Amino acid sequence: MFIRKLSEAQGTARQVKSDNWNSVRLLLENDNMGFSFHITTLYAGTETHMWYKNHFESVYCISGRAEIEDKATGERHLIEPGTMYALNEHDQHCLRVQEDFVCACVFNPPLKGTEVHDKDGAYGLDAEEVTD
Ligand code: 9YT
Repeated sequence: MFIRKLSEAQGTARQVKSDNWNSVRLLLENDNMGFSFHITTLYAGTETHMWYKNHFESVYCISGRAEIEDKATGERHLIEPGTMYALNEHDQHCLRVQEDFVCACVFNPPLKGTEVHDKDGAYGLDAEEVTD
């Protein structure tokens, strides 16, 4: 068993930042759990297009509010605290954040730790690993 604290991971190599979000990656591939686990904050007023071609992802909203659009169908859903969405079909989607959106995200296969979105909004499988 091991314990990690969000407050202790913030500001280390486990925290990856972009213009639209930051992600604290509490579990990574080298933890050998078969998934990675992140606490991600997406910023109010941003719109992020994503397409996890190489991963499945589930996202549970802890606080804030965002609208998710399924880009295949145009369907939109409001995501608020207590709601989870699952990208079980490598779905192309867009997240429009109405209020700073804090969520717990699980990725399978697990991230290595340094991934940022490519031009399609995907993560590659060949990122550098984070070790600490
Ligand atoms: C909610 C969401 O879009 N999560 C994407 C993953 C996040 N950018 C991360 O943890 O890398």
